[in-house]
Amino acid sequence: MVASNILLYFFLLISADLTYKNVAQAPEYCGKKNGYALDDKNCFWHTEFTSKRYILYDVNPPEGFNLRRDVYLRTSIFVRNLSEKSKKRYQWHLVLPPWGNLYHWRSTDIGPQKQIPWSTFFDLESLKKYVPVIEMHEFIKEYSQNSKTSAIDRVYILQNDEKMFETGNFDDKNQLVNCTPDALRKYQASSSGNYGAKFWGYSNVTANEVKCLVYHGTMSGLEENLYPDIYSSVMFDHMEIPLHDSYGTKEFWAARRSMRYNSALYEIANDFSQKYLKSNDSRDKTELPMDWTKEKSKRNALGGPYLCVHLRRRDFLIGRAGSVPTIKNAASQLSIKMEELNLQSIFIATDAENNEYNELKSLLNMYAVTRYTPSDSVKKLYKDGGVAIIDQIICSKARYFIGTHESTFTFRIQEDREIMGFPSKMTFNELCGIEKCKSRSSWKILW
Ligand code: GFB
Repeated sequence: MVASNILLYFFLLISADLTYKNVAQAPEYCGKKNGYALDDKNCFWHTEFTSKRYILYDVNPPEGFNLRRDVYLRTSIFVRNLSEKSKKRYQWHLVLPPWGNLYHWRSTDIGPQKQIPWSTFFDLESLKKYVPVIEMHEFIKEYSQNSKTSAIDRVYILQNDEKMFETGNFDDKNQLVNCTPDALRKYQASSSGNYGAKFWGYSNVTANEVKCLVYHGTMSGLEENLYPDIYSSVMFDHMEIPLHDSYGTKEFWAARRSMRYNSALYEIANDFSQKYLKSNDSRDKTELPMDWTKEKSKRNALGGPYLCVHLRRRDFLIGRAGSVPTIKNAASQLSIKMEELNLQSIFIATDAENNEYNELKSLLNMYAVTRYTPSDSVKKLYKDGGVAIIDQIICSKARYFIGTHESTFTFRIQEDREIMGFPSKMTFNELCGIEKCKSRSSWKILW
C-alpha cells in the first residue's frame, strides 16, 4: 500500500512537471514508512485508516437556490465518475453544503434560515441512489473522530481566468496562483496555522491548507487536484466555475431524476392541488414510481385542469427588465392561452409583491386564479426554500406551463415536467417580455 502510494506520488509529480503551466502542483508528501503519525503535519490519519474520501464544495454567495441545484448536479456527476474510475479503491463521498443566507430568502418571521440540511428540501435516499452523499453535520461527526474540530485537508478557491478575454486564449486552465488578500478574506489563518472560515457558519470546521486555483474547463478536470493518497477531504469553493461535462445527456438526466424532493413537500403540494385545482395524480397521469431508477420514458402525462404560470418579478424587474412583461401584458397573454386551452383555473407561482398579484388576479377575474399561501407551521418547518419547491411541484403537474425567460426556477419546473412525461409543447413556453419575445431553450429529457 505504502509502496504503491509512493509510486503514485512520483507519477503525480512527473505529470505535474510535464504540464507545469496548466496543472496545480502536487502537495508535499507524507514520507513516513511505517504509517502516518498524527504529529507529522503532512500526514493525516484519515488516509491511513480508511478508504473514504470526501469532496466538499461551496458556491458564490449571491447565487440563487435553483442555480445551486445545477451546481449540485455537476458535482454529483463528477463524484460518481470518480467512484467508477477508482474501482472501489476509494469510497468517494459528496458532502452536501448546508443551505443558508440566500439573497431571495427574505422571510423574517420564521427564525434563521441558515445551516439548513438538504433533507429539508430533498429526499436523501433518492440522491444516494445516484451518488453517496452525506449531510455536513454527518461529515463533522464522522470526520472529527472525537476531536473538537474537523479540519478539511485542502481547500481550493476556484477563480475565473480574468485574462482569457484579453489574450484570446480559451484553453482549459488549472493553475495554482498566489491568493490575494481579497480572495483569502473568508479564510483567516489562525495562530495554529489552520484556516478557520466559519464554513457555513460552523466554527468547528477548519482547513489545513487553502490554495487559489485559476480554473477554466469542465468538472472532470478537477480530478488532477485531488491527490487521494494524501488527502482524504478536499473542498472546492466557487464550484459554479467548472462547467458541465455532460449537460443534457442520459447521465445528466439520471442525476437530475435522483433529485426528488422531501416527500412532505409533495404531500403538501398534492393536498393543495386536489383541494383547489381539482388535480389528482392518477387521473392526470402524473404518477411516478417511488424509486426514480424505475422510471420509464413516456409522453402521456395529462396534468391537472389548470394552467400554471411562473411569474418572476423582484430582481428580474431590474436586472432583466426587457424580458419580463408588465402585469397588464402578462394578464393579456394568459387570457389568450386560457381561451385556447379551454381551461378555467390558473395557478400563479410568483415572488411578486401582493399588489402585483392582486392586480393580475383582478385582470383575470373571469378565471379561478389561485396561489399557494403556506401556513405558519409549513413556513417554519420548510422555510422559504420549501415553499418555493411546493410552488414548483404544483406547476410541474399543471396541464400547461408558462415560465419566465432565463429563470432557473422555471428551468427546474420544465425538467420535472420532462421527467413526468408531458408533451413538450405543454412545457416549454415563456411569457414574452416588454421587448419582443426572446428565443426559448427547450432541453428535452434523454432516457
Ligand atoms: O431560484 P433562483 O435562483 O431563480 O432565485 P432565478 C429565485 C428565488 O426567488 C427562488 C424566489 O429560489 C425563490 O426563493 N422565487 C422566485 C419564488 N420565484 C418564485 C415563485 O414563483 N414562488 C416562490 N415561492 N418563490 C436568479 C437569481 O433567479 O436569477 C440570481 O437567483 C440572478 O440572483 C439571476 O438574479 C438573474 O433563476 O429566477
